[in-house]
Amino acid sequence: MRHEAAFEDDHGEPGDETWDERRRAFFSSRGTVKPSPDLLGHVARLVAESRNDCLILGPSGAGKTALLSSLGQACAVAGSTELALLPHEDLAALAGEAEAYRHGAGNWQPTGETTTYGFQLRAGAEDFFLKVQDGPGGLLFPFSPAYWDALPETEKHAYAAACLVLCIDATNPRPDLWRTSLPPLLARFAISSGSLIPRLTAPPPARGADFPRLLTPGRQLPYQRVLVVLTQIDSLVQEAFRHYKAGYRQARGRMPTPPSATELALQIDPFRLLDEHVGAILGQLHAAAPTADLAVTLTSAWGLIGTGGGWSPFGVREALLFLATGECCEPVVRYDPDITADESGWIEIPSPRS
Ligand SMILES: Nc1nc2c(ncn2[C@@H]2O[C@H](COP(=O)(O)OP(=O)(O)OP(=O)(O)O)[C@@H](O)[C@H]2O)c(=O)[nH]1
Ligand SMILES: [Mg+2]
Repeated sequence: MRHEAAFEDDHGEPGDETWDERRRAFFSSRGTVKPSPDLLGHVARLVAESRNDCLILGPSGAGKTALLSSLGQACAVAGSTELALLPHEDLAALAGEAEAYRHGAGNWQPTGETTTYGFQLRAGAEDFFLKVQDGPGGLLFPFSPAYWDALPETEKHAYAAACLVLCIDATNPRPDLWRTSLPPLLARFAISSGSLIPRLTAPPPARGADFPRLLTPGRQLPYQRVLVVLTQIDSLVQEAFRHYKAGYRQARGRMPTPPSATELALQIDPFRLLDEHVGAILGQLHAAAPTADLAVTLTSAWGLIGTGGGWSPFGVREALLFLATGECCEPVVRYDPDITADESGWIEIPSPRS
């Protein structure tokens, strides 16, 4: 990680005492959600190594922006690895809008224009600077080559990010949209993998050369990590609770008491949910990015009901941890193409009629 020079005249060089003090002040409290603007303006910025950026994609309404708005709060929730997040201005403003929305003072709007949200993150002993580009979902879903061609170059730069996050609304997954839009998108994101693979292996035709033998560069997705996120899990859990409670009443206590919302959410198998809701996109992603770390997870930006205490997004801190470090903690589950589905350990939600 290197450090940007812009602030160094006034605020010290990396490694010197002043700089270290400021850096400590940044991360002094776990899960800093709303640092004062004064502090924001006074701290030297850590600049990422060139490939630390994330691209977040999904149809309009998938919950991309809500997810980003909850990152700061997610870091304030305790977890296995200590996380602290310092948002830059745009992300701090977005978190403010989300807070107003949760308190009923404002309307949540679909994203109007592409924005890059920057933030600093401390994960355990490591510091990161991350940028996430978030645009209107309707720009790429449904996919249209004309829209793609019209995208400005700066937006297209993000497609060479280190991480790709695909957001799927678990309550309205829109499989048709994914089926038709994902393949052309992946084709646009792919870059030459460097090795040449023979495209036409048949011997040349005996007569003429109307169809020459070609060598086509193998194309792969350039991402280090790909995360498929099933969002708005709180609505799904609420619905499951309804069934569970109705079944429980009917069984008159002859079954275990309903689990807590978090327990229930953690008992959802993300792979099965994805497969049932959208289809086999993981195989497609793995084929397109065979060396990438690929995982699936569940999130709720607005948090699960009945979890008590303060507002606590579900699965968001784990998603962030995976994107920054590659660490997988529940509910993030890594995709392993060699492991077949494990049916044990997951519970079925009882239906009221059973
Ligand atoms: N219950 C629930 N609703 C959510 C959650 N996340 C997002 N929503 C709702 O889903 C709707 C869409 O969320 P957005 O974050 O704006 O979706 P988006 O993917 O950014 O959509 P575009 O900006 O149009 O591309 C809003 O009404 C949100 O309040 C969640 O975790 N739980
Ligand atoms: Mg949005």
